[in-house]
Amino acid sequence: LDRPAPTASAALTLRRGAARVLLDNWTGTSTVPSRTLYPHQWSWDSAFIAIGLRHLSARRAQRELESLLAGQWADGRLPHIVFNPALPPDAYFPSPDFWQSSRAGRTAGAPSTPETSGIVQPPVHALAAWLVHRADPAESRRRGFLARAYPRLVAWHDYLLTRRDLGGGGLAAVVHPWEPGMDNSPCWDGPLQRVDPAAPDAYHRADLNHGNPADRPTDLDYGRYVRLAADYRDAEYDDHAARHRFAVEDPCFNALLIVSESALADMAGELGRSGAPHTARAAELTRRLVSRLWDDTSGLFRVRDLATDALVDERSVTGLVPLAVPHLSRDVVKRLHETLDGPHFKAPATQLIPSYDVTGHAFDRHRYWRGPAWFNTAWLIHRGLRTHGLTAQAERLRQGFLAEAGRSDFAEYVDPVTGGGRGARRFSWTAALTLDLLS
Ligand code: 9YW
Repeated sequence: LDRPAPTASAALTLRRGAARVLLDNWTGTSTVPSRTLYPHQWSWDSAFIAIGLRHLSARRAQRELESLLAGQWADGRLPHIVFNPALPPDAYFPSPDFWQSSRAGRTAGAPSTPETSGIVQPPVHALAAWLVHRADPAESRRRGFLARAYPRLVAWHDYLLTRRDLGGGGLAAVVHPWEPGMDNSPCWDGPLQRVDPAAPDAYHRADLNHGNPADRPTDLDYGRYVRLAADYRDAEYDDHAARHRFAVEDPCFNALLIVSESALADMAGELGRSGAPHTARAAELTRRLVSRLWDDTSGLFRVRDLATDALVDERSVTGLVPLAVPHLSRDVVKRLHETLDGPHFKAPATQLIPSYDVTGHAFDRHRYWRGPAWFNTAWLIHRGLRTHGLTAQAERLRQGFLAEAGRSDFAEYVDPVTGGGRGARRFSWTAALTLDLLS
């Protein structure tokens, strides 16, 4: 191994530090990703946070997921943000006045309260709910946690597999760069060319009040994000009526759907619901993921742009996350493993995986999802390495993760060239997944 395991006292200090972050970022019903940059509840953040919180309090981890599920729409969608009504509208942009879920989202079944966004994020939730249940099954049964969460999670997956099958190939499509959770990845540059940016004076970027502009998406990107979201809202978030100028099939998003569908199978077993379709669905989705998104020439999964029906010629960490899918062929696992260790994703200063090809034309070591290495994708790839028995590499990644999380004060992401922390500090999913890897 490249790095020594943390000593018992270093592990204890790290565990205490991570727990402190989660306690400080807890609002009473859920956890904010960051006290400064992201003051509401974010969807996939909450799933990762619950995975860590279960080691502190299984009950609190259940409540984290329940708060998010309270924002679910009647059509099954789980919104990417559930807004905290106690905060002023300018705490974050786009705010509830922009999304207007309780008005514009009524036809798609948005709740009258809480206010939410109208787009989604990657479906890690069923995996999180299953892991939270397993942390304390007695407490989960006592509160009826699984029995309440399961039908909602099934409705969430049904939404993705029906209304979001925009390509007709049986995978879920995303319709906004915020949906795959990797906002400004170079994978979206091509598809975004088709989108006219909103006028800069039509909105104010609250993220720049707290974030360094060099680390954040550009104004041009933001203008396009705003235009796409406004158009979706103006179509009342109806996936059939909306004219999606941006629609892509993302490997990470669909891989997480598969992993979560397998978790639904475990839940159905636990709840005694025989005949549930989840195992067969996970197998079918795995076949589609490989047939629609695997690129054998480069040894990773690619994004499919539904406007051109072609694979996007960029190497991104999204294409490595499917390693977390259990039933891949040996050949695909071997190729992914080689790509992970190869020149495109090895960075000298980090064991984490850069978000974008370090040799790629758009690589930018500071700018968000265009190079920086993130802790959630490292956790998912660690899970994949373990799933496929690649234990030595998994352990190396785990040690690197823990060292870098501690050194960076639980940074949002890491500069892959220097190893320095960037973005927000005391970031919740970094702390939560640290707790998980220490347990
Ligand atoms: C934004 C909250 C979210 C994450 C996303 C990340 C970022 C929102 O923050 O998006 O303002 O850009 O890209 O994955 O869920 O942590």
